[in-house]
Amino acid sequence: MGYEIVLGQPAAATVAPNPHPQTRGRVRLLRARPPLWPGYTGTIKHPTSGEEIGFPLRCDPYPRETILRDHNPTCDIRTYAGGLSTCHHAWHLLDADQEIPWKDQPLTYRFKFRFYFQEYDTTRHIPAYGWNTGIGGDTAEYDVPQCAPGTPVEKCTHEITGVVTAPAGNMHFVGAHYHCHAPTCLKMEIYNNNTGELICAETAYHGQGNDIKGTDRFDETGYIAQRICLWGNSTYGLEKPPLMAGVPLFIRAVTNSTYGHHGEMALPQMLVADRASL
Ligand SMILES: [Cu+2]
Repeated sequence: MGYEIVLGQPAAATVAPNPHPQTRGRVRLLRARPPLWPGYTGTIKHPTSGEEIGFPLRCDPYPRETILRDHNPTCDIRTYAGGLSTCHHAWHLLDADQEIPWKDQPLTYRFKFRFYFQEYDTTRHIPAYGWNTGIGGDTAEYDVPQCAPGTPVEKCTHEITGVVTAPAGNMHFVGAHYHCHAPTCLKMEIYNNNTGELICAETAYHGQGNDIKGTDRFDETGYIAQRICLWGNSTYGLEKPPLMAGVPLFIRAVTNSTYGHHGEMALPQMLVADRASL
């Protein structure tokens, strides 16, 4: 089943040209906060079930994010081509003459998790909580355009950045995990935007199984590893949790762009505590 795109009446006087003239479905366009917000928002409606998916204002102006400034397709319903807003149960975004390729072939994939447990020990543990800060649109989502034909793989990279200020208070970083999507995610960096100090860098790599019993327990063959940043007690060789409250953070996300793809995410997931030590 395809979707018919019918342009609804936009709030502004201008109706955008249909970017998918071969496609059936229903898209309602609404002009969003011009001129600050150059993109369009709206809703997408399933032609038979009537289910509607909202397409929110999902990108922020520079320097909070670069994706709106750079016209990333994720920021505008007219250019949106894939991602979370097309990834709903029984939804397919295809041209009208395209067959649904995997109607009866569910995809099979594997995850591997490890959960470690310790009894709470007030002499060793301090309470911590999560603070997420994406630099993509809305749920940290964005598109990665394909690099130019003939570009060597090692030079096929795409970068976005953002600046976000940590909330005021007594926030210390104790852990940083970078949420991005395998296998194209390459690197995330977080800098203090006042001083230029690098606070955390995470680089994804393919496990080779060379050193799994040595210094790198995550070096498992066939798995992608991405070691996180941790701060804590110097007894365990860790740096002291830095006080980041009110500090502007410059965040850089780099992906491989050998193949263009939708729905990439750039979401630093921070673990923070109200104090640096016991
Ligand atoms: Cu994600």
